[in-house]
Parts: sequence; structure tokens; C-alpha cells
Amino acid sequence: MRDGQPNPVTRLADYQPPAWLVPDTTLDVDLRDGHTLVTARLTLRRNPERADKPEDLVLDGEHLELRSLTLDGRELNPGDDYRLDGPRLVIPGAPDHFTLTSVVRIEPENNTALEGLYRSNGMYCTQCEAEGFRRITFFPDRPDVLSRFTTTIHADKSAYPLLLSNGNPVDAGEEQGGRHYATWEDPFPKPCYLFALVAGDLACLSDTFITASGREVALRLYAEHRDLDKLDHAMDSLKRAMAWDERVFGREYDLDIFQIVAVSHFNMGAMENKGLNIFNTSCVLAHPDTTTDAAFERVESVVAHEYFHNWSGNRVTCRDWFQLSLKEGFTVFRDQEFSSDMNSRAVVRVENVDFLVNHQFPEDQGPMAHPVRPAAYQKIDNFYTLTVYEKGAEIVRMQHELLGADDFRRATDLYFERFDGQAVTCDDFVACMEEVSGLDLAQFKRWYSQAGTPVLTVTDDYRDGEYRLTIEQHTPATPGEPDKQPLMIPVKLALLDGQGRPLPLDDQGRAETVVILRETREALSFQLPERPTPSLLRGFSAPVSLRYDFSEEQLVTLLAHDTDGFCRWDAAQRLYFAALARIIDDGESAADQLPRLTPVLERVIARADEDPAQAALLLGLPTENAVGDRHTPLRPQSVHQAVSGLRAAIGEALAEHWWRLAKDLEADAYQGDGAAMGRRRLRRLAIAYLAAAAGQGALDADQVADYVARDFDQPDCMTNALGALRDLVHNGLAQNGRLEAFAERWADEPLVMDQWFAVQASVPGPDTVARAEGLLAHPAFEWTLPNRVRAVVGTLVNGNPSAFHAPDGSGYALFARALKKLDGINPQIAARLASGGARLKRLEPALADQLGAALRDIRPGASANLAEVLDRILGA
Ligand code: 0A1
Ligand code: ZN
Repeated sequence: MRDGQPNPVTRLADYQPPAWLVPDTTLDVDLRDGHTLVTARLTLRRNPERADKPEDLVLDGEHLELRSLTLDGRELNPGDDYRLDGPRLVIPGAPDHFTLTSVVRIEPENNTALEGLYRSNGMYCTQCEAEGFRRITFFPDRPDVLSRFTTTIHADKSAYPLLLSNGNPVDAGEEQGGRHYATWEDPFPKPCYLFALVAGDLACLSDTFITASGREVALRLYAEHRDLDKLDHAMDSLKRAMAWDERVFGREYDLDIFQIVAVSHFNMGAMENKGLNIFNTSCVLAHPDTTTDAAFERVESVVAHEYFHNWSGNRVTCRDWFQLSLKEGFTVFRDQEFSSDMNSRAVVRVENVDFLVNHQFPEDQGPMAHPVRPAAYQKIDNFYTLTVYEKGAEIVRMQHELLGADDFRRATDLYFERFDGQAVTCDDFVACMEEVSGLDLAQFKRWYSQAGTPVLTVTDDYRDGEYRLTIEQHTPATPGEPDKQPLMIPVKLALLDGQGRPLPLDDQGRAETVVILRETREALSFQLPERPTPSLLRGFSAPVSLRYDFSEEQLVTLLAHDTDGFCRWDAAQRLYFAALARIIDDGESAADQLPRLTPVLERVIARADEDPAQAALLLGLPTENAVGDRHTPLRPQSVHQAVSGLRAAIGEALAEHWWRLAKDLEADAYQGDGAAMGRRRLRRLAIAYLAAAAGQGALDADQVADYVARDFDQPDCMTNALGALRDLVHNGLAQNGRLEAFAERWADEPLVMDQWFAVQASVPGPDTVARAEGLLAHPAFEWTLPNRVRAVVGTLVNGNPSAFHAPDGSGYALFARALKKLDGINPQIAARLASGGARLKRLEPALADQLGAALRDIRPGASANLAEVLDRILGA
């Protein structure tokens, strides 16, 4: 509800092809101080597909001041010839073909929503997905209207020497009064959400790429001048992504130039505008002095993701926004495969699964649950979700698994060829998979339309040489979807003997098999010489929650011997969750867990040098959110006590090992390769254990603090400097002014300052709410800078449960105030942050009441974006 008014709902079932097509769009954008004039010349043609029922021409337009409108050169009059109907322009009785020219005035300087044309640090840039183009000019703003764009930009030459848009540059020149212009032409018809424009004074890193067919493509990466030294990693990632897409998917780049621009103010990670990607600085800039290893990896994957969209999204686009996962799920799958090929496949898979299970599963099990292809939405901005992206990628991955790599490649070749230049649906994608493989995927497609995480319950029995496995599937109800159908689920499995070796599963001696489930309940049988340890859902072959009553011994076998990286990690996680449940639910102590856990951890440590990054994944405890999501009702303070207590106990019990790892893994000099990153990751984990133990008085705090501080005082890279700062600050170790020193040292580096804010907002415990209030009042805090808001409010709400859920409700009060404030500035960001309240119904009653009251309080007057999320959370 919006001031009592419900938001309008858009439904997939109501889809109609566009009544009007726009074959050509010529834009003239005149950037002036304080305002911009946009002249748009659209060629319009009735869609022959809709000839049966001639309709008025309706164009979308928001926050536009219409200055003039001409039809084939004739000035139109309001009232007689057209009308403005809320955010739409309606022209009744138009001829079948004509040219419409509009002039509108907009104010990018006052655009804090960061949709459409806006300013960021002195430059102009755009963000049009999903519905931002309507804030630039009147247009049928829907992805199935593809148009050929020609764009001319005019601006002051000294302030904005660089003028960019999509496609190829075709003209440029001087104008009176120190101004200049540039014209860009994009030969590929595209939906307006892929339009982009940039004007600014930027530094450029240039390179070239020779495509498989021998064409030379100019590569240009732009950033503020001071950031020119932070573009090498992105350039390197881009070239590797271009070569990979040719090799693995047969996709070659299609324009003569590919450009990326880094902007500070950006709602999301990055945007795949045709030939002119626009990136959040956090997803493109990287330098060892200022950027952590995790952020280096993110740059590599986001650069690849946006590049891959050139085919999966741009050449073949979405018919409507319900099909968003057609491009996003597929492109995430592609970027995950790229990262797997560039790094350790096992480590990347576990990282991706960890993210899915601990972020998308909660979404799918809470009030925001929705199908990968939703049936209805209020604001499409709210559906750029982990479900559409990450679960969508798993659905593509399952099709890859079902078809096998060769047929999958044939199917994607068919998809790209058949639908090139078109706007299509998830059904069209699956149809290509079916056509190539001969498989019937009708049941499989329920994965797109049915929300919720399926639960697989596995039971087994061994008798007289026969091992019987029974697998039941059940998808719990989600909001608005009480009854669920059984899905087609590929379950990859192996069966291990007492020594952890795979047993042959059939006459051919196969060690691994994929069972395709279709029914609610399925039984399998194997002839085996002994009762095995089942290694289930290998590689995480389907996005399901697996229930099997593993014995501790079986988990230890899997962790020690399984060849599947996911199953080893999953076994470790199950051991930790079980230990934490004994602390939280059964009143055991952290120390009680040590006799069972430490021998297991010691075995992992003994093999750590085989793959330090994987060892770090196996040795790390689950997050407090992950633990909390497995206990109902959610009691965040006891979860925090349990996790931090167990971490300190393990830190103390294995202190000798942690010290040895920390020292053995010290690097003589900084290296940026994957192996060095893996060693840094394991070393930081070891140090974090020591710091946790020291913080609880279990180890000599001075000795640990001195060692930790060395990484801060003589840092070889940001991963170590920031890791050390976090270890000191989070564990209450003597930091001796280092927080202040860090802020002073990095005051001019916004991305580093984001980290500085985040380190403080993530200090566990209720006192952090007051500290966060202080951060919001810090001179470097800016409400209009999404990265900064995420660093403080996002970190507190999503990454620090023991502070956010402070018993006195102060975390909720901060949350509600922040949402209200942000909603007036940037409704998209407000709505995204609001989903941090989605655990409301799982909270213990005293907390749920307070959070509910705080959120109900801000509902009146909320934007459509925020209202949709609040209503879902509050169950209105
Ligand atoms: N398509 C982009 C994500 C994106 C979506 C919306 C945006 O603004 C509201 C910005 C970017 C991607 O998948 O990377
Ligand atoms: Zn994407």
C-alpha cells in the first residue's frame, strides 16, 4: 500500500506484444549546467502482429518536462493531439508509420535515484535497466521493442572532454562557446534498457583484442584520473573473458570497440549496456594496495559477467521482465564457469554453493520467496534477486548436467543462432535444450515457475548385500503458493566404503551416477559388499536442501576422503552445525565439542598444503546468519554466543597449529596469483582463530595483538592490512589508534573507506548500534552514495545479527530511520536494504514485535519500491 493505495501489479499472464515498433531512434542530448535537453526522433510503425486491433500510441515517461512534440514535422497540441496520462504520453489516432520528435527537459543534477541520466563525481552517466530510459525521454520502455540507436551528445569541452555512447563513434566536432559534440551509432537493434551515455573527464586504459575471426577490437577502460593505475586487472580479466567465450561458447565480440566506465554512484554491481558497460567502481577498480583478494576475484567475475551479456542478454534479449532469469541465470552460469576455469574449480563451486545456500535459500524460504520466473510484480527493480540470478544459474547448470557438455553446447549454439536479434522467453531457451537432446523437459520447467527450496529426505537400509536408498522430495509452501508439484531433480551420488573409496555401482564399475528424480518418492537399490557412506548431491547437482541422518563417523569419512569438493565442505559444515546445535539447544559448552572436532580439524590441517584455499573453506565456521537460519525461533544473541565461543575454543585448542600456519604462510613479497591468494586466505583464517581466542582471554592477548599488528603496520597488501585491522577491532585487542590511522591514510580512497566503515559496522554485539550511529554522523558518510550506505547500514543489518537484533530494539530503530531517509533519496536502495528485515517472522516474539512495529511505522508514505518489500515482510 502506498498511502493506502495499492501499487499496480504487472502480470505475466497479461503479456501482449507491443502495439508499436520503433525501428530507429535518434537522440540528441544537450548537457547544460543544471539541466539537459533531450531531443528524440523516433520512427514509429504499428506492429503487424497486432494489426487486428489498432491501439493508441502510449509512451512511457517519468520526471520529464515536455517542451515540444511534432509528428512528421507538425507541432502537436496538448489536449487535441495528445495527452499526458500520469507517467505516460498518449497519442490517439496516429497514422500507421510516422516520425515523432519530442524535446524534453530533465535535471540529472537532482537525480539521486541513480536511474536514467544522473551525475556522479562530476561526470554524467546513465542507468536504464530495468525502466530508467523513461526518465530520459518518452519511449515504449519495454525489452521487446528493439531499436537502432544513433546518439549525439553535446557538452562543454573542457569539463567533459569525453563523450561516449553505445556502438561505434561516427562523428565529432567543435561547437560554439567552448562546447563540442560526438555522435555514436549502434548498428545492433536493442531494447532501450541497454542504452548508455557517459560524459566526463576520465583517464583511459587502452588495449586491443584480436577475435577468433581476426578482427581487431579496441578495448577502453575509463576511470577518474587518480584511478588509472587500478584498471589493469579488469583489462586482463576482460581479455581472458573474450577468449574464453570464443573457446567455450563460440561467441565472438561484434563491434569494433568495447568500453567500460567506472562510476562511484551506482545502485548495483555493473551494467551490460551494448558496447559501453558501466560499472560500480567496486566491481572494476583493483590494486593490491587498496583492494582485497576477494574483491580482485569479484572484479574478474563481474567483468566477465557483463561481457558475456553481449550475447546472453544483448544479442538475444528478454521478451518481458518476467524472463529476467533468461539472461541473468544463464549469464551467472557462464561467469561461474569462467571463474572455475580461471581458478580452482572445486573452490569456486563451494564458494558459489555457500553463497546460494546461505543467501538464496533464506530468500526462498521467507516472505520474499518468488519463482525464478515470477508471475507478477509491483516494481521490477525488486526482482533483481538471488533467486533470479543464483537459483536461475543452478537451473541452467542442471540442464548442462542433464544434457552433458556437448549437447548443451549444441543447444546454446542453436539458441544464439535461432533467436539472434530477438526478445525471447525462458521457454524458448529450454525448447533448444529439448530439441537438441530429445529430452522431455516439461516437468523440469517447474523449476522456473515454482518458488521454494525443495527438501530431499534420504533414508537407507542395508541387508543381505543390498543397499536401498529412498529419496523423498517435498517443497514447503511459499507465500501465495500453498501446493507444490514434484520437480525433476538430478542427484549425483557415489557410495564410499569404510576407507572412503568409491564402491562400483554397476557391472561397468562406475563410481558415480546421476539419478533423475521425478516422483515424490523414489527407491534405488545397489548390490554392495558392505554398508556404504553415501556421498550425495555431488557437486551440488541440484539446488535442494538435503536431509540425511549422517553419523558423525560418516561425516568424518566424507570430509577426509571424498573426492568431491562440495561433499567434503558439506560434511564439515554439518559437523559444525551439529556442534553448534548442541551448544544452542542442549546447553553443552564450546569446550564440550573439542574432543569430537579437533581431531577432524587436525586432519584437514595436516593436508592443508595440498590446496590452502580449500582448507580455509573446510576450516571456517558457518556465519551467525547461517546458524540462526537453522534454529527456530531465531535467538540472535545465543547464536552469537555459541559461534564466537566455539571459534575461541577452537582457536585455543589448536593454537599451535594456527601459529605454525600463520608463520609458515608468511610471504616474502606480495604475489597476486591464485596460489598466493589461497595461502593468504588460509593464513588469515589461522590468525582470525588466534585473535578470537586472545579476545576471550584464552591466549596471551598482547602476544597475539603484536603479531596481528605487524600485518597492519607493514602491509604488503590490503588483504592483510584490512584483515589485521578487523582481527584487532572485532576481538577487542589493543588497536592503539590504528583505526584512526587507517582512516587518515585512506581518506581519499572511497572504496577503502567503505571497508573501514564496514569493519566497524560488523563488530559483533549490541554496542555496535551506537557505534553505527556515530558512523552515520561521520563527515565521510554520504546517504547519496550507495556503496557507503551498504557499508554501514547493509553491513549492520545483513552481516551483524547480534548488533542488528539488539535486545533494546535500537538496531531496528536505526534500520527504520535509515530506510525512511533513503527512500526519499533512492527508493531502489531503500527497498533492497529493507529485505534485511525478512527474518521478522522467525524471530523470538520480543524481537519480532519490535521489528514489526518499527517497519509498520515507516510504511505510510513509502515509495512503491519500499512498500512492496515492507508489505511482503509484514504480511500485509
Ligand atoms: N543487468 C545487470 C544488473 C543491473 C540491474 C539493474 C540495475 O539498475 C537498477 C543495474 C544493474 C547485471 O546483471 O549485471
Ligand atoms: Zn547480469
